[in-house]
Amino acid sequence: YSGTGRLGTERYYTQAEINAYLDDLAARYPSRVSLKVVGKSYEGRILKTITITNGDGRLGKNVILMDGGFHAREWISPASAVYAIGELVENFEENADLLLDYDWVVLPVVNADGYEYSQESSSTRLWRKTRQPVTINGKTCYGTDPNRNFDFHWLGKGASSDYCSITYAGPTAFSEPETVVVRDLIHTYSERGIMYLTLHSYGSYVLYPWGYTSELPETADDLHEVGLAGADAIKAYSGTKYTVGSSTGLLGEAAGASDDYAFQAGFPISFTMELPRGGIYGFDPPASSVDRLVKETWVGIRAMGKKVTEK
Ligand code: ING
Ligand code: ZN
Repeated sequence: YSGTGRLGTERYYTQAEINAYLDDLAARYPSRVSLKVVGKSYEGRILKTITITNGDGRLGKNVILMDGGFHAREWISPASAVYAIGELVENFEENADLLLDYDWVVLPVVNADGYEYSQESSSTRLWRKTRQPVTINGKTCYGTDPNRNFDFHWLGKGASSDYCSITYAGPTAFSEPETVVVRDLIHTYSERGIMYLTLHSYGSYVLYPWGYTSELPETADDLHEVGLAGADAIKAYSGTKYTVGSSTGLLGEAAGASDDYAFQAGFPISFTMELPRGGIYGFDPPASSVDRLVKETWVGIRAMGKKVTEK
């Protein structure tokens, strides 16, 4: 990516290219965009958020916090986060209603090391975890599942204590620099937070808490209503059918995930969006379908954003 224009949807991009796009946006739209380096990955990659406002200078607005790229192989997630950023910034007029009373803060590639590793070769394409190694009795396995590493019912049901498992919860909660970054973002914005949205794949689900128990939160009806607004909008736009429900209800328990953490920290609406499957393994929609998928995902995100801002 060489700057001055929207990132295309004809292929997937590296984390470095995505960061370069954020830099370019900040240079081109200084009154509405600001960047913040929020940390580094284990291998030293820069993690930065983009904060998108409407430029009216009003401080302390409510915040929609969104992230992508928790799991390395789920490439359509960073692609969708980047497309959403592009819509909010470069197609501002059409989306001004989403920025009237809300600022958006987006971290498009949480697990930057894993994401790059999954792009290295066909044999690493299905990598899921981070890349920080764990060595026990002379044996090393790489990575922790960032979506089992949050300190809320950490190592509960659906999380593994086996350091070689793909759902390894980590040696301790928040053992990964990348999840520390997301934790700190959640706490930075939870007081003003109105919606937390984390993009994963695959399965076409809008999932809400809890993920650690089969019990539902008291506000499950509100969560369901906002999730349905997203699912309905996508259905009307492209025909893709999303299922809306609690993580545990639809997929079974998985403790230590970021959506539960954000919800208990104060975000009244918190979703994991599982984008549609594609390709051979489900995690690998071909480059030719990126355009269609990121556009329909944006329709859903937009509808959920509208719904929370109207509530
Ligand atoms: N799925 C999620 C995972 O982390 C999930 C499912 C969602 C679990 C929300 C807990 C909470 O396993 C993928 N595809 O990563
Ligand atoms: Zn995932």
